[in-house]
Amino acid sequence: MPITCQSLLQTHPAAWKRATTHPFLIGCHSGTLQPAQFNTWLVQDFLFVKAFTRMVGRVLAAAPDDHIDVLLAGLGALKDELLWFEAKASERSLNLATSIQPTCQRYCEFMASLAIAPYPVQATALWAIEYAYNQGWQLPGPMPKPYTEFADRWGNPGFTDYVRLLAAQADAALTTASPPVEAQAEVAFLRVADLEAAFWQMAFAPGDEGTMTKWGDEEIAG
Ligand code: HMH
Repeated sequence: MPITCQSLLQTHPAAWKRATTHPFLIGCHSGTLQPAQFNTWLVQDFLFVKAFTRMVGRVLAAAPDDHIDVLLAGLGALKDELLWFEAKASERSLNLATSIQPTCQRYCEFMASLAIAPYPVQATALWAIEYAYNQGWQLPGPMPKPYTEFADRWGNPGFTDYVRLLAAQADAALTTASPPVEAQAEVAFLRVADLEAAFWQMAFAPGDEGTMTKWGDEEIAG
């Protein structure tokens, strides 16, 4: 039995839960998040999306012919997303030429490192990155203003369909992957899950995201 996106989620529920549920998202939902925390995330996520766009370009370069269409649509949406981030930053008078934080830097280095990975590994990582936001922004339930449009960006039905197509493409690539490549895809999935959890945490403890932070009654691993 080849591994699939679904089997990875089933094998690693705790890692995936840490990637997609966090006090940051609960705080958006309840309106208790500090604007400064949201702004930290916003600026770092813009830097992330620029590096992610380059990664998708490299995935496209490695993809079989019948996967090109979906990836090109993804790149088209990213063009719009980068402009949207610039507009959101300008509304909030944020400087996007800010220095990258260590957690964001680690995530960008991981994405750059995928350039030499076999295509099934790249396709699995791409799906995991997009699915993390697709789920993360939807799980708390409807988001109040000013966060509604952020939740909609990654939770809207069109994006959800796109993530399903990415899963189908990763699954197709994984059917012919050798056991070592399957193992590499699983490691990449877990690395995405860890980096996603740390990325949320960055808004709470800038520069200190490797430590445990007390939040109410829950210990949140950074
Ligand atoms: C950290 N993960 C992070 N940022 C994003 N914008 C996405 C995933 C989805 O594109």
